[in-house]
Amino acid sequence: MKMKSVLVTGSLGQIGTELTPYLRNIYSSDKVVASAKNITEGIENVTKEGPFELVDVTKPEEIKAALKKYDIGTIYHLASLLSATGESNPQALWAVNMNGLNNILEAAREYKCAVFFPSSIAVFGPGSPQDKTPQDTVTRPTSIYGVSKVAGELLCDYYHQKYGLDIRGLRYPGVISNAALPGGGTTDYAVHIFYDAIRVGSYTCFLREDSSIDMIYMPDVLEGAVQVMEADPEKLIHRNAFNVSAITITPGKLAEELKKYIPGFTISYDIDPVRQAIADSWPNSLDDSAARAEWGWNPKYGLEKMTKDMLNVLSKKLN
Ligand code: AKB
Repeated sequence: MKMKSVLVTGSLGQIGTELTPYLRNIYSSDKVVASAKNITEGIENVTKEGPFELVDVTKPEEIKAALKKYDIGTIYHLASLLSATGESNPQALWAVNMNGLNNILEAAREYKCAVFFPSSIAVFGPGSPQDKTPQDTVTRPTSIYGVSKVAGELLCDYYHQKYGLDIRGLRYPGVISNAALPGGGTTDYAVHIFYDAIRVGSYTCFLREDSSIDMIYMPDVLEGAVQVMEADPEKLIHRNAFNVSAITITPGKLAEELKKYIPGFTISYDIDPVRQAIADSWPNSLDDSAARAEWGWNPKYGLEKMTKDMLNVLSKKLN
């Protein structure tokens, strides 16, 4: 049987920029269609090394046209606004995150596609246990981004139960990467710190020194996304919204790690009250034992290995 193609929405964002080539490497370039609302400069490998379509996820007809044109069987739906951006424009976040997801699920129902939906630690709130937050617990977030992610998780479950759609997903903590910069997130400090450490030897952090939030490094993000989509459905108890984590850090701890390689590195703090409030409402660390037990989540990068790799790659890139 002819293999169906894969569509990646938000393919020019932090994760899409790296997930698209990763998927093309596994399934062949012509079978992975990258899409985004606009073309951003400097990401030619995504737009030129395989099919690329302009798809605005708030427009159902654009999604359906792409599914039909390329005979799509699986959608990695990454198009989303992040937590800090959401607080400055909650309506815009709702339009992209909720209406966009609803449009994707409806199109997936019509064209019988599987869907990958990235959720976030943002689903948790002040009422959730803060340390080693369990897989199944209170999800009452205080950010609009978190509200959209909880509603998104539930909508995905609903489409699975009601229409039998194969929808799977992970709750990502902060994502550390070195290709495209993250934009508008609360965990972005953990990427920016590397750029500033290499360029100027110092960093001013918008979160408090002791703000503990879990992180994962991009190679583990990529492997985990494909692994959960290819997992044996018989072994999945949760299917959607798995907690995943690899590194538990604070800005202070990350700065100490950087000093091992850049001895003169200094960090100062200029707290952004909006992002600090979001960070304070999120867990200090996650329990990802369900992902480990049900489909073999086993991240390869801890703090030391990630830091060495980030410095190595970015030093070359930033020359
Ligand atoms: C954000 O900070 O908004 C995201 C997330 C944790 O989902 N990186």
